[in-house]
This record gives sequence, C-alpha cells and structure tokens, in this order.
Amino acid sequence: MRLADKDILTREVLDYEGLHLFHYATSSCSQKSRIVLNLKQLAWQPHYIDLSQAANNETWFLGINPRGLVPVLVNDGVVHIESNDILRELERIAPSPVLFPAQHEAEIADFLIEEDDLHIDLRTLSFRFVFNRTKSTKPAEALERYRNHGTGSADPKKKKEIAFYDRIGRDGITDQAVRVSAEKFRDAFARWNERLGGFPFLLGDTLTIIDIAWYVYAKRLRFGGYPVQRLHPNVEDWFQRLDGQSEFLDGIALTSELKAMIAANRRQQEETGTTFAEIVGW
Ligand SMILES: N[C@@H](CCC(=O)N[C@@H](CS)C(=O)NCC(=O)O)C(=O)O
Repeated sequence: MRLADKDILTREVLDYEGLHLFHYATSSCSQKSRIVLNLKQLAWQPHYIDLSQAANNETWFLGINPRGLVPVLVNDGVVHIESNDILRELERIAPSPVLFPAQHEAEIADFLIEEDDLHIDLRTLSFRFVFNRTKSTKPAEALERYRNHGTGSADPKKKKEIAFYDRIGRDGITDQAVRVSAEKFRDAFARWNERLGGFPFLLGDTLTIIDIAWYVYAKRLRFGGYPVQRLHPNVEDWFQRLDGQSEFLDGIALTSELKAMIAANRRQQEETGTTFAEIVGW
C-alpha cells in the first residue's frame, strides 16, 4: 500500500534515494522482505527500528507509518507499508526471479490474505514461547502515543493492534489464547502437508512468495517448540530444503545473544512445565 502524502509527517523520507527498508531483526514481516531482497539481489539501506524499545511508537516513526509497524519500504521517496504490498513492489522493481507467477495470481492473493490474518496469532505464540513474555512489555506511554497519533483508531488495522495490546496488557498471553492461535496453524500446516505430497514447493514445482511467507512462519514456530516434524513431515522436508539456502538464512539471521536468549527461554519452559507441547496439549 502506497502511503498517502498527508500521512507522511516525517517528510525527510521523501528525499531518500534508492531502496530503504525500516525493519527489525526478529520481525517476521521484515524477515520475509529481507529474503525477497536477497533473492532478487537488490541493494538496500537499512533503518533499524528497535521494537523491543517501542521505537515503532515514537512520533518520528509514526510519521512514516501511522500503523506503527515494520517493515516500511521507501523507494525513491515513495513510502510503501504492509509487507505483502512491499513484496509486490519488489517484484515490480526486480521481476527476476519470479515470485508471483501469473498462473498462480489469484491463489497467491488469497494465501497472502490468510497469512496476514494469522499475523497476530504468530505474535501471540512468539511472545509466549520464543520471547517468554506472558505480559505486554510495551510501555503504557508508547501505547497512548500510538493510540492518539493521527486519526486515532479510525484505521481498522490500527484498531486491531490496539485491541491486541490492550488485551495482553489486561490479561497477559493466556493459555487459552495460545491454544486458539496454535489450532489455526495446525489447520494451515495440515493443509500444506497434504498439498506438498510429491511437490517440492507449496504451490507446486516452483518457488513462490507463499514459500517465503510460510518459511518464516515455520521457522518462528519451530523456535517456539511447535512440533512441525512430528505432525507435518512433508512440511518439515520442505522447510529443511529452504533452510539450507543462504538467501533464507541471511534474511532471518539472529545475533548470538538472541539465539542464547531463545535457548534460555526454552530451558526455563522445560523446567517449569510450560513448553508449547505442555500448554497446547499436542
Ligand atoms: N500487516 C502488517 C503486519 C506488520 C507487523 O505486525 N509488524 C510487526 C513486526 S512483525 C510490528 O511492527 N510490530 C510492532 C509491535 O507489535 O508493536 C504487515 O504485513 O506489514
């Protein structure tokens, strides 16, 4: 989605030349965008937005994306938000390799909508099992600044974000919320598992943007303890093939501190009987 001029309050980005990506290491939507930039061998300038410090809710960043989300792509001063639209823009700029093949156009559009709809579920499972958060760590003043920025919560996407942070601020990330989100992924992976039978990629014989989107989800969920191999062996085989490629690995690369933090979180869940398998019950 190309951002309307009136929403760009941080006007300096209008003068940016070339490709600029506002992103964060562990943001799944940023990971998706970085893999595509790698596959298309595009040069880009990084702007790191530290989500752990709520930098995405600073007025400066809200002047670039009023939804307060990464990634944001700026291409010669034109601001694009929403990762799936960013991926389409990258396909337009650099058509090779083709990641949106024309014969799968309608299907890709539907699967990307489904993937976007699952984003809050991924966040629920990530916060709880990868980052060991049972409560929101977003400071109240950052949430208030976000709530009151621009036209408030008139945008339904922003409304959804605020509802998520209000809910986890109030209730935390409950076992029940985790089970509901996990079931949605189980359904989706079961479908992919069946569809992959005999094919190397999710839509058949060629790599598409849907493989990249679901690779990122599978990677994250495996980190959280989701039993992909046990429940969905075809998905595991497909995942392993992509996971060996440098464009994918670079796109999701984590620092050694982050890896150590994720491993320590897993150990703590094992010691307290609060792993993914124990909470979800499968
Ligand atoms: N629909 C959006 C979702 C983007 C999104 O949720 N980004 C996350 C990181 S993956 C974010 O910026 N979160 C900030 C926060 O939770 O405060 C897209 O596809 O770009």
